[in-house]
This record gives sequence, structure tokens and C-alpha cells, in this order.
Amino acid sequence: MMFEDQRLQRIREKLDAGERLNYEDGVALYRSPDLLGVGWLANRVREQKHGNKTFFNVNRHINPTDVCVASCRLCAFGKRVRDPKAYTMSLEEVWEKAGHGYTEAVTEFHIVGGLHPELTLDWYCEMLRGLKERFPQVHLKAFTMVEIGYFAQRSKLTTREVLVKLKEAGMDSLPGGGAEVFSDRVRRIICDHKITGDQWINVAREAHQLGLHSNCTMLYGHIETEEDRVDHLLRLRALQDETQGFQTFIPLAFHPDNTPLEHIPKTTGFGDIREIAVARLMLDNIPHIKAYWVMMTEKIAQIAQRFGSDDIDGTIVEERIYHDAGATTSQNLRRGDLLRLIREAGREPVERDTLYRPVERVENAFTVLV
Ligand code: V47
Repeated sequence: MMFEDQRLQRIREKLDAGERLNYEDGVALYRSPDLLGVGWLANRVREQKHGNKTFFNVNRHINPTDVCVASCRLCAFGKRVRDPKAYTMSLEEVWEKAGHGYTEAVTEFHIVGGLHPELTLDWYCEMLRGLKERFPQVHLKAFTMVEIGYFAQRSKLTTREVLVKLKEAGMDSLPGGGAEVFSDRVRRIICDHKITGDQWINVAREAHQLGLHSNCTMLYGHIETEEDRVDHLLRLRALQDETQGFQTFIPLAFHPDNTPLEHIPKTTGFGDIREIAVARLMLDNIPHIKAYWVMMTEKIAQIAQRFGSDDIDGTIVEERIYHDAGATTSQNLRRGDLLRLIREAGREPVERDTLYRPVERVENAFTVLV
């Protein structure tokens, strides 16, 4: 395939020669009017890495509290501690919630919440221990780098010490949230009380050094520039060169409803698809690119499987962060729904566990093939 856009043609030649894309290439990919061309290149990389497979998992999200001291302008989920609409689960409620929907034999609990000023690190450790006791075979993917930073501040420990304690209590890996966009200028406006971009990277580095895998994300479609996005991707890529600890990158489209940034228009299908494709091309060392269906809609997440993505996330069961911010997607897809979406995109569905080992199900039972 020859490209009319000369910058894309040059990028194609670099990829053919096995050369790494740089900052200028990233900006050119964002600016190219030829989305199909960008997608063609990304799909080629995706198929070289994963053939025809699209990964999914059977998971459940648990958000123990929406109380948050941070008040990020990007967020519609966090509430002040005295807000009558705020909630905080008791440990028993967390454990009970985890069991709901368990008939689909979830392999992962995805656990994130607000920065609660009263819950202690011991409380979180107890929560993890209780989950492991009740659901020993379920992987606990818990706490963003931002939560780790806050636990450290509150408990007067280092972030490394916090990670060690949580790991001992049963945390198996970390999700990718809270990264937003690393630019200080952007963070001052959308999430000024959160850890800095450098701190986020440092916590991720420490987690990886302790043998914990994590995911990574980028929140786009608010006040950031294309240059900010490329810079963010390159900072993730640089850390991955060092640690190889990231499993999956998930681009997250900003949902403005019920946030102080409600005036910002929603992202478009074209933009969402481009984000997947650019990520696949720039993040040559991160194995997977996830099209998070709750955020993208099932339809766009399906199309993304031909534009660079090889993962569609999981069953989720109950989602709050995006639904508080206006998402109109379902909150719960069954395993069969995910199979259908993937097959109709012409891909071969592979159920995975959190570490991307294939899961084989025999009727209602399941085993992880190592
Ligand atoms: O950390 C918050 C973002 C993240 C809004 O690791 C918002 O597998 C858009 O990180 N509009 C949480 N985004 C979601 C997340 C995630 C999701 C699925 C899978 C994984 C994974 C991680 O959502 C937050 C923040 O960056 N967010 N509010 C909003 N209004």
C-alpha cells in the first residue's frame, strides 16, 4: 500500500525497516487526514503481534467508596466525605458485592475507589485478605498509582512500603488508571490535587520492580494537545523499556457530563479509533491495546479490533466512574455477548486471565492453562 500522505509513507518505511517511531511521527499520525491509512498500519502491527486473536476476560469491578479528597475537574465519581450521596462500603459489603455474579466464574476483581480520608491502609489490606480467603482463585487487580501515593501519604510510609504491604495482603497487579495526561500544565487544570506525572511513573516503576504487573492509560479529549498525548505515550514507552511491567494500554475518552468541564464536547468515533491506532504504533513495547467497551461503546470497541486493538476488556458487571459521567453503555455484558462482538469483527475470541494466560471453560467450571 502506498500512501498519498507523504508523512504516512515515511512512517510505513520506518516500520518496514523495524525502526522505532519518534515524537514527530506521533504528531504526524494524530494529524494525518488518512485515518484508514493510520488504521491499516496499526492493524498490521496488531496482527504481527497477536494474529487474529482478540482477548477478553470475565471480571467484576468493585468500587469500595466514592469519597475522594481530590476533587479532580475531570471526574464525576468522587464525592466529598460529608456529601449525603457519597457511599463507603463496609468490609462485609465489599466481600458480599464480590460474590454477586460469581456464577459466571469471574477470574478478576478490578478494585479502585476514591481517596478516602479515613480508611486506613490496614483496612485495605484486610479487604484484600478477606477477598483472597473467599475467592482464592480470583486475581486481585487493585488500586491505581494515585491511590498508592495517597495511602503512602496517609500512613507515612514510602510508596514502595505500601506496595509491599498490599502485595503481601493479596494484591496481584494494578490497573492503569489515574495517569490522565502527564503534562504538568494539563494536570494543574484537570486534576490539580493528584500525584504528578513523574510520581505516577515512579510508583509504576516500583510496582514493576516488585514483580507486580500493571496496566497504563491516557485520558484524552479534554484540554490536552496532540503534542501532550505523544509526550505521554513516549513516557510510558520509556518506562516500559526499563521494566517491561505494563501489560496493556487503555486510551480513555473524556466523558464530560456532571463534571466541572461539562462544556467540553464529547470525543468522536473517528477520534476514539485514531487513539487506538496511534497507541498501537507508538507503544511498540507494550503487548496489548485495550478498547474498553464501557467507555467506547460496544460498537466502536468492535471496530477497534481492526484498527490496532487486541483486547476488549471484560464483563465488568457494575461500572460507576463512566456512568456517573454520562456513559450510556450497558454496565454488564455476559461472556456470550463478548464472544459475539469479537466473532462478528472477524476475530477469534480468547478468554484470558489478568496475566493473559488462556482460560478454558468446561460448562460452568474453568481452569487456567499455564
Ligand atoms: O483513573 C475518571 C478516568 C479512570 C472520567 O487497567 C474518566 O484494565 C473519562 O483506569 N471521563 C478509571 N475518564 C478507569 C480505568 C480503567 C478502566 C478499564 C480498565 C482498566 C485496566 C482501567 O477513568 C480514572 C480516570 O483516568 N476517568 N473520570 C471521566 N469523567
